[in-house]
Amino acid sequence: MLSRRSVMMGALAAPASFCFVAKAQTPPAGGPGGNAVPRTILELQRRNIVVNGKSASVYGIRQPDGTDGITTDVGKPFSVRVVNKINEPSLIHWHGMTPPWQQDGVPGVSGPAIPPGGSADYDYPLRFGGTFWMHSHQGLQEQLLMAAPLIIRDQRDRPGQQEIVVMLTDFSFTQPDQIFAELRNPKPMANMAGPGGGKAAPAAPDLNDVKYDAFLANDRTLADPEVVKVEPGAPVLLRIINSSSMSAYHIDLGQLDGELVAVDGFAVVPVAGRNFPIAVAQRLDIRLTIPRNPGSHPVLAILEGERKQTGIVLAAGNASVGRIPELAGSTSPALSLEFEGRLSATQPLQSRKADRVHTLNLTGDMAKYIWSLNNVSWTPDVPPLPIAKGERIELVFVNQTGMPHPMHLHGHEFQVVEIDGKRFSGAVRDTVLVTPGRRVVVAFDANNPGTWAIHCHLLYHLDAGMFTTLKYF
Ligand SMILES: [Cu+2]
Repeated sequence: MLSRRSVMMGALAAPASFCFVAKAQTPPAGGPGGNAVPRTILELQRRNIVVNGKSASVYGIRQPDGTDGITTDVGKPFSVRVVNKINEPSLIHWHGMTPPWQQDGVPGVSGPAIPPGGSADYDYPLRFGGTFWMHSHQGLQEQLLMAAPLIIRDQRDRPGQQEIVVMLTDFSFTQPDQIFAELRNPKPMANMAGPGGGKAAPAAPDLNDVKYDAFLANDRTLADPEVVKVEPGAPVLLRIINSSSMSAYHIDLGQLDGELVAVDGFAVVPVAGRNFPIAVAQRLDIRLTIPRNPGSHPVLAILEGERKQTGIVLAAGNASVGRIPELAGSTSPALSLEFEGRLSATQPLQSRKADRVHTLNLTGDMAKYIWSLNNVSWTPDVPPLPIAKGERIELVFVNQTGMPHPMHLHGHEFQVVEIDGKRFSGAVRDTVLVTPGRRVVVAFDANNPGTWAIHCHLLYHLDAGMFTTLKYF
């Protein structure tokens, strides 16, 4: 029997317009001798990291000089060649970007995967800046760290401000296929709602169904954290990217006062604080001022519902860096929608009545580990949600399960406009957490025609079928 994934990844015909170069290399845009921006090469690689004292083979997305991912500037063209140097097919999704749909990097939906030894070219203008990321949308490669930052600087970036990227990841020595098989093993009743949906969600959410061996910040644990030199008294911008497959965190700045200035790359009315929640696939831009006295300042991420934590250390002046425990002092709460309800976009969508509303009930069977939207687990035969170009669309996410689901829409930014019936002008972003039993409405403008994915960003939920598409031309 075909696995859901092989159906999902293999069965759709490849659109002809995808710029796919299996063998021949095309010259950079503008042709030889033209004044086009040189194409950035990204290599999909195998690499080794050390976790808990043991070597682990993982993936990486790197430029030939070793640079992880891409840092570029708004207004520049995104001119990239992805070269597949691993021994299986792969395809990279530019998370949060709004490229032409054929360049969106979802195998079987936006284009074919790149075979081993092949490459694919990407060309589109960067319309807005912010903290984004890239990751494989092929199979379970994301669990093996096939992910990297995609940073687009813009006018919000202040001169003299040190930028520090923090990539959060959950890590297991168990291979992803085996993790998925174990999740699908028959097990005793867990918190769940039946496939018929509509049952009351359990009081306590069901969190962290994969037991990870480690949580990494920039590939390292707190046993040997990254230590970043900072200037006493200097401004810092943290760009925190949750590239975890399944794990949400509370960012803990300790004694540092932070100011959240953007989520998923889009500016929010600044929120001062020392603790900020981050769901899977989301990003937080947090401004800090480093205290004037020498000192070391951990920036921690505490796993929701647990004490496990990871993080980096900011070291100002001649401060010694002490050992930081891998367990927080107390168990953290589950992420809630309380924080989301306080966020407010600085540039909201134009006020407009929805032309069309689609309700997506988040459904599933925890015991069988089947996940679905409106009780349909994705196959390529599932018809896309119909919408029309130019419409204002609202998506109503109703979580009928006992687990939180971070819902991601490809190719468009959306605004959170309603939580549990309360309208408000929330954050503009690309991934919103919907906690058990709750109802979250997002609005977007159908301004980027194509076939686009909508899915839960928990990797094994996505793989189990909590995925659909919308389509318009
Ligand atoms: Cu999910």
